[in-house]
Amino acid sequence: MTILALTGGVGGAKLSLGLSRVLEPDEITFVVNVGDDFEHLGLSISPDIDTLTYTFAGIVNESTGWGRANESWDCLTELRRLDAESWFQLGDLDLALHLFRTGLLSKGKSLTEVTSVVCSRLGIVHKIVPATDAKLRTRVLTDQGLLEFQDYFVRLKCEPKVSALEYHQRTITSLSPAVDVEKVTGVIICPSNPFLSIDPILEVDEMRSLLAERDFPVVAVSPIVGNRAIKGPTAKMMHELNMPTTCTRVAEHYRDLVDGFVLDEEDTSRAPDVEKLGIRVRIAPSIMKTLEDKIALAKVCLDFIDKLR
Ligand code: FO1
Repeated sequence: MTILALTGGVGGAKLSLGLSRVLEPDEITFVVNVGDDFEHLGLSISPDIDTLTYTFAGIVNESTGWGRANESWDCLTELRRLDAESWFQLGDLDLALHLFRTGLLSKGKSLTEVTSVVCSRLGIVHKIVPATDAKLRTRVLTDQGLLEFQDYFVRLKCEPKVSALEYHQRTITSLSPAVDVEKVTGVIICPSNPFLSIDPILEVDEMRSLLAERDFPVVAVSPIVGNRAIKGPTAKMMHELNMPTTCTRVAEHYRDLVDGFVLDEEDTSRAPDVEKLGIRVRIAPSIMKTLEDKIALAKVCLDFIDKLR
């Protein structure tokens, strides 16, 4: 049996950490968004994979949720002195990983292979895999034009008004070969940004057909609590896309893909509306501050999957 956890940035990493403490390595595979990946200063950067890797290795910067703990910034300072691009903060320790990955990719290794090597060198026993080895990149259509994802997210601090998202290119058919689709017994969609983190994973044809033809339950956890996003620009983006910033609207977004939806206690009154969509609801505390919170929510999701079988 294998559970697939679909995850993106910092919000997804929290639940993923909880799941990794509850399930053995052969019981779960973490399928990570690569739509945020980009090339910067000649380096191949995979922010969401690294966020999860650093989180599992216990070396993530806890205050940002991304990058390394105990980081130093000498290289960035020097880049600024050279008047080179420095809007994307690459710390000295973090740079080592980007150098290592870029070198292996340039020798012909796939992102799946590189990620597996990095995980084993950092002592990570659970399987972290990119959604695909193909080059899938998220672009954001805004009032300032069509922007590459990190341009929108980091350089422009999510300030441009979003009107649409696109995930190119459209020829991506295969999931990472490290995802054993035959063994999947359930899917958990982590509380990551649906448009920026989860939809790019669902863009992979093999993932979409796996979910469409499923004989296993799929459960999503709402990234919206009350009318706020737990983290990041989800609420701002929904507002700009003329969507109500509610967990119900997120459930509607996932409507054909999920059997169960976990929403926060604060949103108890919205449960009937989600159920009207034909989706079963589980109510649970979903703001994860401590490791215990993450483990507790992971157990809720796994129990929900069991009950939906
Ligand atoms: N996020 C920022 O908001 N500013 C940064 O300068 C930044 C640098 C960075 C470096 C390495 C890395 O792995 C992640 C980094 N992130 C940064 C986070 C990242 O770009 C976003 O959180 C994700 O792409 C969204 O999930």
